[in-house]
Amino acid sequence: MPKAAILTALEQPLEIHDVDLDKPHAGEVKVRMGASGVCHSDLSVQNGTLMGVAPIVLGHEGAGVVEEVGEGVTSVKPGDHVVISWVPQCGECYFCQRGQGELCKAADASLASGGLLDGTPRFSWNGAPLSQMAASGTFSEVSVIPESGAVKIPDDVDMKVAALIGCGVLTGVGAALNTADIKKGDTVAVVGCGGVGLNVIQGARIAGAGEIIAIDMNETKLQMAKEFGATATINASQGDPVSQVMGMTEERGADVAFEVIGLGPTIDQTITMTRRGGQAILVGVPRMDVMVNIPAFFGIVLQEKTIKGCWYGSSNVQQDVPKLIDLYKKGELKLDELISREISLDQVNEAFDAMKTGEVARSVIVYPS
Ligand code: PAD
Ligand code: ZN
Repeated sequence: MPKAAILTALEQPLEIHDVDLDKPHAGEVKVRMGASGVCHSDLSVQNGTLMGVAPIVLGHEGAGVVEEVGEGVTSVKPGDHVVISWVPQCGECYFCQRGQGELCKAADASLASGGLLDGTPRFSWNGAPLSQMAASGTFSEVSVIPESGAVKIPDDVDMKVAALIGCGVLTGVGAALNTADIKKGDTVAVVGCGGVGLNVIQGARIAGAGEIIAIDMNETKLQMAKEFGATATINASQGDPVSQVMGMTEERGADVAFEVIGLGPTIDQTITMTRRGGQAILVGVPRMDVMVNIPAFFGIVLQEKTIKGCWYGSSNVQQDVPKLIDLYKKGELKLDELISREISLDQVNEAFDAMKTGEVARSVIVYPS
């Protein structure tokens, strides 16, 4: 019986319980988790920003070792090390066929149901079904996930680092390298320098940005942002960040600006600080009632501004995970530096508290091997 961290109802602290786990069905794999990062999206399910069908095993940023495979599984075998993709990409739907696997139709349905691709979870608790976040549920010692959610990696990659690749790194670096079109020498602004935002910053550096302006309210994060490639910082708690970005860009605004928090006011700021003809990339997940209000003519047509959403860094996980590991091994991606704290599963609520105060880039749960 694996131990798992369960959200029993909205706004409740997670509870650690022994849970039942079914065998992998056809096309599924059982993974013993090595590590799981604690991402803001986990907190967002707890507070109702993101949908979740409680009771639910949270956690979607993980890596582990395949223990058992269901019928018909060919891409991984027991003993393989894998990164968990919280968008299992079916490869067959309209979106996957057009190179937009991050929008996979099958994955979307499982996100909404709290189950795997057939809509049912493999966890149960007290005899009742127990949902698993984003077809993963990495806050459990063991989980069963779709085959397409298990991306094989070399055995020598540290589990903590591999776990972070599963969400924050794919999303953040992908936002810069895949979703946005950053040209050499561009001025990039990044609003929010948490676990995902720091990865946008290093992605922008790799893309060849000339200036990278990091914006956060927390000084520690701004210091980290510099280590990850920011060339200038703005503390948003000390004055309007938009006018400061304008001041740094001859009143034009940034060529590309990213919102990586998920708040209405910072989304407005990000769009406003984007220059005429520039790109505003929205990564942070806002509450469902948050609206973007922009004058159609003066705000968009005349401005020729692109406002683009970013889901999972527009990643093709089978291609991008090895690419990111390669960049890490070459020393171009800082991943160890993202790990602020190593914790055990039963400290997960403390990790949520640390995220609320903004004091950590990532807390990472390390499972006993
Ligand atoms: P985090 O909590 O680690 O970082 C958020 C950062 O924003 C912190 O450093 C805060 O100090 C900072 N911040 C908060 N308020 C303000 C403000 N008003 N002005 C400036 N800075 C502020 O979160 P994270 O990096 O794990 O996640 C960031 C968002 O990205 C969050 O909404 C999460 O749900 C979303 C996300 N989206 C995807 C996707 O596919 N689009 C994937 C993963 C995460
Ligand atoms: Zn995440």
